[in-house]
Amino acid sequence: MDLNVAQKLIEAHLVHGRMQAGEEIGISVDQTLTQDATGTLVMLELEAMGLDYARTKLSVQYVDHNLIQEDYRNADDHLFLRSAAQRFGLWYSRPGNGVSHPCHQENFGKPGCTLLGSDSHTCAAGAIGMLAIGAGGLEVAQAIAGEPFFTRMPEIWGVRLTGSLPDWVSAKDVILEMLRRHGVDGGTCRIIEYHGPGLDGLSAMDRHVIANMGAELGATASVFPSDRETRRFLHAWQRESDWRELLADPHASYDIEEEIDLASLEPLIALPSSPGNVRAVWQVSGEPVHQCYIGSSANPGYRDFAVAAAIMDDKVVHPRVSFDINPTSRAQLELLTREGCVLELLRAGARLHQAGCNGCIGMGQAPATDTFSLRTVPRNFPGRSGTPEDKVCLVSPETAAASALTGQITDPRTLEMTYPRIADPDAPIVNRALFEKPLARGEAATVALHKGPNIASLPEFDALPDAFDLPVLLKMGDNVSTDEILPAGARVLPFRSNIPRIAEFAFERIDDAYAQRAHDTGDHCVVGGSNYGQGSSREHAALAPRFLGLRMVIAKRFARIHAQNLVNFGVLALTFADGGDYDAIESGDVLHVEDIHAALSSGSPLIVRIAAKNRQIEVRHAMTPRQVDYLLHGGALNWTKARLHAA
Ligand code: MIC
Repeated sequence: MDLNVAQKLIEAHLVHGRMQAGEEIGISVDQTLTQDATGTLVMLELEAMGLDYARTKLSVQYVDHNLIQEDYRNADDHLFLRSAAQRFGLWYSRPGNGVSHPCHQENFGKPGCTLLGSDSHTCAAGAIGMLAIGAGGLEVAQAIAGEPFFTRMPEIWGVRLTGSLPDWVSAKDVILEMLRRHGVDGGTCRIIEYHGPGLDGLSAMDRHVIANMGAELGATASVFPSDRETRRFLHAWQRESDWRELLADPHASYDIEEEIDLASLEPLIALPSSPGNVRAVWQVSGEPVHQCYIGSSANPGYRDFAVAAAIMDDKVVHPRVSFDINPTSRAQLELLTREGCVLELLRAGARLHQAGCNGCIGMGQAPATDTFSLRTVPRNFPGRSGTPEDKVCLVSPETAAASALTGQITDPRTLEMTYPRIADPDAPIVNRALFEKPLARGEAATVALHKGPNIASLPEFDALPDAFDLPVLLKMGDNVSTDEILPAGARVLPFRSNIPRIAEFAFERIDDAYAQRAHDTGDHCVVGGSNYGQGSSREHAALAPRFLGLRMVIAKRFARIHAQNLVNFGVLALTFADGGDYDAIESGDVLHVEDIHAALSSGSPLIVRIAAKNRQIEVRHAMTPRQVDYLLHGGALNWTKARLHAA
């Protein structure tokens, strides 16, 4: 049978189940990626599991998120992560080396391999023919310990690209077009595979831009073939021997088929405050802009900065605009310096920051209240920038640079200049000096974990009760993101390795009295709408509320990674059998549920009783037997410990 690229990748790694959409599959994991904001927990989990040495082919610990060192906390985390990388046999990418996703593609990614990462944008590595999936930290810890990754077999969605991009339109506009068509949950339970003649005009880093923001569509992964362009890219990074061809078979088909004519695209913009709120730039042009921002894992390539430099063309940005340049890696920064782009940008008035995630997750560069900030970052959930009343828009580097010059939202096609079409230089600067190699097994065993005062051990959780009465502490609407459940930003991120402390920020953006109420109440539940928990993979969004007593979430529909994170920490994640029953529950109701164990094991619905209203509601779960087992143990960590103990 002819297979597409996604099917080939899955088939080659399948260790459990069949490739039937919806069935549980287990796939072996070749590589893992962790970053500092999620990685400290992963390392604590490895410690709790008693892992001796990584069992993957390659695992890399990056430090890219928590770079602001206002006090000892983030710096302590860096030391802890370095010691953990040494202890468990991982590569360590030092602070300042760059953002995990482009660095991984450039230095380690390998066509034909699987990659699991504790960051939702791990899917970016699909750009070079990998099956790259974002997941909660616990699953990444399990993968480092040699366990397969389990998920439901997604549908494969083939997107055929034809034509070539017009002047002033670039890869960001392709993924914004996908979001315009399908919204923030259009990719749920799907792998998006890009194919067709339009690929010829997209470089490996352009493909990265598109693959990265598959996360914004809620997709399990984004996949590109490994072709001549992938070979060129790996050759440039002095890794041609890692290349192998991986193409769809000639008669391969897809569960869903779609086409985008690249020539028909125009500059697009996602307006506040959702990546799915997409319009054509010309429809909103003229609005005053106060910040324009280039960088992040969603536009990380040389081209993305160089095109902005060329657009500056000896001009100076509008006096109102803060023009923030966030280089994505030290290697790119060196290259941009060599090619003269840094000078161009600085002369135009750019504010040059260190290589890292920075303002993308509110680590600095917060915009002024109620002003437009045009950014090339992947997401613009409310308040994520660090400013509660923010107005962040997602755009291409071309649109950001054009708007920086004029001080208003500007369609770059209206600039009076020839489009500076930028090609990657033949020889990038390959500088691997800030990557530290894993220690050999014997030496690794002698390393002690370096724990500063901010690093608290993981809390222990009890098993799932068979019945409970749970007050509803919050009722939320659709598309609540994990940024709203547990914020990032300079104020909160330093507590990522301290669950009791970070729990104080839980749901702060939605209801700042939640943490206190939860603290006073103990066991409780919350209610969500559709696509609950979209966005970041941070398991803190499940773990911190669980620490405060969250035992159950009932929603219309869950986003994939957050649903798994809830299960991993022993929180019951249920959906309404009849979506209309969402209206029957209010904050303050007390929900009675019983015979939970039998219902979970048999797969039958559960009945939720609201005694005060004399009302009962049917709820369901979509968990696999493995997930039910995790839950009954009180979470995946308890389950893994029990397994290791029994062995
Ligand atoms: C994000 O872009 O939201 C993050 C910050 O990279 C997260 C990870 C995190 O919360 O640490 C993600 O995408 O998973």
